[in-house]
This record gives sequence, C-alpha cells and structure tokens, in this order.
Amino acid sequence: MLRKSILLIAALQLVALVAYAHVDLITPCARYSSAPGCPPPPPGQSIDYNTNAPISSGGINNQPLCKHSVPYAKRTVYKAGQSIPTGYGIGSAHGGGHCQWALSYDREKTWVVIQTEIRTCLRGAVIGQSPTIPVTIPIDAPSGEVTFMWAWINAVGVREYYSNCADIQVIGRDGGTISGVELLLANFNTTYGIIPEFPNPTDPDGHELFDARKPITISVKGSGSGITSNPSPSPSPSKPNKNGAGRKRCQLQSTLLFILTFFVFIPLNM
Ligand SMILES: *[C@@H]1O[C@H](CO)[C@@H](O)[C@H](O)[C@H]1NC(C)=O
Ligand SMILES: [Cu+2]
Repeated sequence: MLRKSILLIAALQLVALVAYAHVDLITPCARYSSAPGCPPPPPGQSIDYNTNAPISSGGINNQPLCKHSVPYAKRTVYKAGQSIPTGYGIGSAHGGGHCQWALSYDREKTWVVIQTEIRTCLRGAVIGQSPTIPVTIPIDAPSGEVTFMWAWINAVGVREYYSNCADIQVIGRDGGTISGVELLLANFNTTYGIIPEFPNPTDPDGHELFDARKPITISVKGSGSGITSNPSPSPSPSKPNKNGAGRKRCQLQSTLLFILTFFVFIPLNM
C-alpha cells in the first residue's frame, strides 16, 4: 500500500517535471494559460496545461502557430508606443535562443515581426522564475484587435519551435500601416531547415536567416477590421541538419529526472 502510493507520487512528480520542462508566455496571458490571473478559456475550450510545450520538436510539427485559434473573449488593452513587460514561465531555459515577437491584425493569417532578439533571448533564465522582456508596440501601430505572438528557437536541446499567442487590443492610429519583417520558421517541419544547437558563441546559429527575413507592411482599415497585405512568398527553406545530439541530451535529462524522482524526492517524502 505504502509502496503503491510512493510509486504514484513518483509518477506524478515525473509528470509535473516533464510538463514544466520548457518555456511559455505568461504575460500577457497565452491563450488558455493555466498561469495565475489568466482568464478562463472561451466557451468550448479548455485550460491548456502545456502552454510551455514546443509546437514543433525534432523538426516535427504537432500544433499550429499560437497552439489555439479561438481568441480569448476579453483582450488586454495596450497603447501604440507602449512597452509591454512580457513575462515567461521557465521550466528549462535551453541555453536561451532566438525570440521573435509578432502582431497579426487578421486573425493569424499575416504576421509582422516587431521585435527580435537573436541568440541571447531567455539565456540564463532560472527555472521557476519569471523573467520579463520589454516589447514595444510600434508608435504608429493602427488600432484594432490584434494577436500578439511570442516565438522562440531554443539554443540547446532537441531542436524546437515555440509559439504562444495573447489576445490584445491596440489603441493607436485610426487605420494606417504597420511594417516589420516576416516571421521566421525553422525547426518547424520538413518545409523548413533545422538550426543546429548553438551553445557556444562561435557556433552557427542561423542568424543569417533572420537577417534575410523579408520586410512586410500591412494596411489596416480605419474600422480596424479587414486588412490588405503585400504578397509574401513563403520563406525559402534552409539546409536541413542533423539533430541527434539534442535528442540524446533531452533523453538524458528525462532519465536524470526519473532517477532523481526515485532517489531524492521519495526519501524526502518518507
Ligand atoms: C510546414 O508548415 C507550413 C506552415 O504552417 C505549411 O505551410 C507547410 O505546408 C508545412 N509543410 C509540410 C511538409 O507539412
Ligand atoms: Cu523544453
């Protein structure tokens, strides 16, 4: 009986540890986030306890950008020009990586990247802490209902692509245009290349792919509804690369966690 409950506790701990092994956007609330203070999901949707899981892993895509397509009923309001203290939940910082923040005015059909941090994004973030990164809504951003995306390519570990989205309302100009660059996908699916791990400063990190992102300008009608965008052919794929090392490392991490659970947590619980 005691042994059984110990096994159960160990299993639960393992599930908890694995479920929190990644990173997610918690401010503003990612869609259906379980983070404290986030609103309940819209009708028909349920809380997502895995908002911190990548949408692509090992070059295999499991979930769409944003993970969920139905927006929250209520939007967080920001003014054009405002700096958002975006916050992150850290389960494993994966040596940092490349962050992109993007806006969509057309329900996730077209993305304009408004800010990018290459290589160092979330590097050194401490597990369990909630680092913040200021992201500025462009001063000339038109008003409208906007999807705000955080996307991340990790530096170390299984080659992954992360994407969380928050539903915001921008108070800005009445119509007009907003410019930026296109969203870069990599480590995503077989259409796109794999950026190999880049733990060391001299490692190739695919930054040239970021430099090559095409500019994009979208026009937003005064009412805030309906947009036109300049046509943008899909990004050219980069060369695929092996990622065996990353996968091995991740398996090793899981094994270590499992061993830890049995030999450290169980004695503590007894
Ligand atoms: C990869 O993802 C993109 C973007 O979602 C999609 O357009 C493309 O068809 C996908 N490629 C494959 C091979 O599934
Ligand atoms: Cu992870």
